[in-house]
Amino acid sequence: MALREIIILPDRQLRLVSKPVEKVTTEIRKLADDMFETMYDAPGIGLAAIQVAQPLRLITMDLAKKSEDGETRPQPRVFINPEIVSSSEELSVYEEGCLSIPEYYEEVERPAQVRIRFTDLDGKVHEEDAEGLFATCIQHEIDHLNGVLFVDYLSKLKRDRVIKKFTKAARRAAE
Ligand code: GNR
Ligand code: NI
Repeated sequence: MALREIIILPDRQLRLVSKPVEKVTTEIRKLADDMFETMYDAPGIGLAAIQVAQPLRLITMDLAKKSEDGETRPQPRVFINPEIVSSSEELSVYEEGCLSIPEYYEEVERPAQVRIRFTDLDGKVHEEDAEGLFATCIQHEIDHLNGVLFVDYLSKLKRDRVIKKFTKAARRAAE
């Protein structure tokens, strides 16, 4: 396993539309492994392949919470070529963050429940209902596959402000 670098705003790769994974090869498994290592190290609860500069429709996620014995057991999940089959009318608000927009958090409203279809690392297709944090996180990650960031849902004033802040920081870092 290896840590990969997470690309951050305003890196234009974040706006790419990622390509479907045609076959689960050794390379794809290695990418998923590296994405878990990178995601746990960050730490984050989800990661889209484009965040490590690979424009492929591949997501890693771990929403594990502390159980009754106070232990946290890893719950790594991989979603290949995920699609939203249907979304609820009901909406819910979560304060979102993004590893590609570090230390910036804002509330975003999204469908509260979604039904998703995806392929796993064995090539098996699944359909599953998501709600709560899972629904929010899978929608945030599928947005990444389409070049969409959570700041796109904010007012133009807030979005422009955060993009400007990161653009300035990148310019300073390049000097
Ligand atoms: O670690 C993350 N936390 C998070 C919190 C609320 C809503 C979405 C997320 S995903 C984010 C990691 C990330 O940037 N994934 O793309
Ligand atoms: Ni993100």
